Amino acid sequence: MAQKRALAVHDISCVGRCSLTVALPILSAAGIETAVLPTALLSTHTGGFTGFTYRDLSADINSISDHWYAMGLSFDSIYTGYLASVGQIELVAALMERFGANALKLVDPVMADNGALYTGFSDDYPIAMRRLCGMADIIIPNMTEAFLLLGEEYTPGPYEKAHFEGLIRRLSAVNRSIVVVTGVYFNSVDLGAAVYDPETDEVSYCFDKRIPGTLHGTGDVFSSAFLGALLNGSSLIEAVGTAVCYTRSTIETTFAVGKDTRMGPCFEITIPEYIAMLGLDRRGNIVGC
Ligand code: PXL
Repeated sequence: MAQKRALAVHDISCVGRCSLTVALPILSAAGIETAVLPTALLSTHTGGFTGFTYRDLSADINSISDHWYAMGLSFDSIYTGYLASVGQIELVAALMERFGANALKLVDPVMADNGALYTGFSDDYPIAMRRLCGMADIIIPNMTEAFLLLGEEYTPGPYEKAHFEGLIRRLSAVNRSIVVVTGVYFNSVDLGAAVYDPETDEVSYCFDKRIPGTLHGTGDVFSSAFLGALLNGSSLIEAVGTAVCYTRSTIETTFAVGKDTRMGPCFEITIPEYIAMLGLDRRGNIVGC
């Protein structure tokens, strides 16, 4: 049985589950061999904590890439998330060029939420991220990131469907990539994601009930769960459905647990639900086949 190999390019926030501490276990649970390229090392993530340490790991990227290249390494997927700076985006773009020919390239343009750039990002960051998105097969912004990528002014929802469908099509226009947008809502009860496939020119939706409150790291849960499902053979909309359902359940569980929510989503508790949704037994066979 062939096992797929993904490369996850994200920071390590030592405390506060997000980025690699989310992507690695979720992809592993999905049965994917996951190599990592850490982009930065932080004592905590940047949302809600003060005084965190921060080390940009850009200086290591080219030598790591050269070693892998000399080894003849290849990946079935390259999945990028939080990148440390505009300069680092260029380094990751070069890595994607080198290893990306036969890989599914998923770019999560992690940079903002709730209308604001994350702490530490410069105003030219979204323009550089847009260039990286231009190399992707699939991009997966939240609503704030979608507006930033387009250089359009952020407006909070609820959104008007025709307006939203114009926005998702404009996002795809950069290089005809598939676009998954998270945090979409047309009313105050439901929250979910939309997917646009330029092959069919169709926009599809998957909604679940909105859980009130904010929680950092849920975007990483969503994107990782989505990729894990896709690499296990789910269709685009099935993978979006799995990610919406798993993320909603994880957020609900995290608030029920009731600890300091800055520590991030309690995705470990809900991981059996994710594996069940993928229909995998422990050997990675599809259950029931
Ligand atoms: O989950 C997004 C994210 C990733 N990495 C770091 C962050 C954040 C969000 O705040 O601060 C370092």
